[in-house]
Amino acid sequence: MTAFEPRVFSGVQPTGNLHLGNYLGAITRFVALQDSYPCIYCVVDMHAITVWQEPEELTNAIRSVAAAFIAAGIDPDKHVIFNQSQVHEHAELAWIFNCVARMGWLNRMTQFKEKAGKDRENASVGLFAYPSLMAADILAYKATHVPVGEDQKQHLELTRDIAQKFNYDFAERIAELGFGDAYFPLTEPIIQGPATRIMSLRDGSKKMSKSDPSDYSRINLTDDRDAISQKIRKAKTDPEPLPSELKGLESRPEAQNLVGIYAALANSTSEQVLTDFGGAPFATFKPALAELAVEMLAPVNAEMRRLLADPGHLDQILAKGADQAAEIAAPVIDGAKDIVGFVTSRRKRTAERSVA
Ligand code: AQP
Repeated sequence: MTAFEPRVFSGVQPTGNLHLGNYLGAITRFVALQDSYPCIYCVVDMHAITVWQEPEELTNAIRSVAAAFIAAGIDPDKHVIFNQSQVHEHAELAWIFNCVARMGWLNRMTQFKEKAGKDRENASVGLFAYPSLMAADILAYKATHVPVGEDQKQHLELTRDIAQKFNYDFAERIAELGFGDAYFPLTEPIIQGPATRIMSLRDGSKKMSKSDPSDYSRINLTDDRDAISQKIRKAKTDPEPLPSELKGLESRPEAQNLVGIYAALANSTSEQVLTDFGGAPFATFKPALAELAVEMLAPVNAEMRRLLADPGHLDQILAKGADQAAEIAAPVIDGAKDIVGFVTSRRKRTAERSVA
């Protein structure tokens, strides 16, 4: 089997305020992986426009996600941080993958069904094809590992299906051109820890989401101490005290969610939280959770504000990251074009000119 160099890729959409779900389910995982892998972290602005975005707000949101990456601890000098639209290879590979993926596969995607809702006919084509672009984001770098929240599991499975079909359909060409027996890796999702699916603070059956109309449903990374405390105080719960064992959280989604949030913020486990707080009423647990959330988020919040005060510096980081990303992606996409059978004489002529 072809061996692929380990590499991490993941992305976050600039579609509004980043929240605790994005932070605990994805961004803190990104930070944790940077000592073990070369990492590429992308602000996926092309995904964002699959639903309407106000242009100026989009620009600000792109910088804000980049600031959150850096404020959370990702080092842009050691790893790659960039925004997707600056690296055209994503769009090129996505087109090839649109022609590899099957309508039936995309028709099964639950995120499309949720986001398109009842007005499916009016959803953008981009929203439907979103998973092909996500596969291109990952496979443009032949990434072997992708840290994501639970909600992205199905898209990761589709990425593997696309890689497998491409490898199978073009197996002869891949071998002939000297790429071994597989051109793309079968990427592994990394979905770990107590915070893979943080739920809304208003409804324990709904995912915490940027697009939830109620701001009380989520804790934003930009929320100050008062807002965090107030949202946790008002979070929906039940009247029972916390149980001492995990089993006691079954059928108590809101309690389970708050315990999971505490565990993730404290870098602990839900079991340990119940050992410490079992028998406590929410009147005791909520202030402790609010205190912890403020303590963990305040430095990230302050650093984001500092970074956002200098948008020119953030843009430089994104430009440098885009150059580094393109350097990795360009030969991968060139190889894919050769495999498909495209005539690529213009690219070769340009390469010769730049050497001359
Ligand atoms: N509630 C969540 N719990 C844990 N992880 C989450 N993620 C999102 N929500 C939760 C993870 O965050 C990463 C970036 O997500 P995204 O912004 O690219 O897309 P999303 O999953 O669609 O996030 P939202 O907040 O729900 O945005 P909108 O409302 O715009 O659709 C991903 O790894 C995701 O799993």
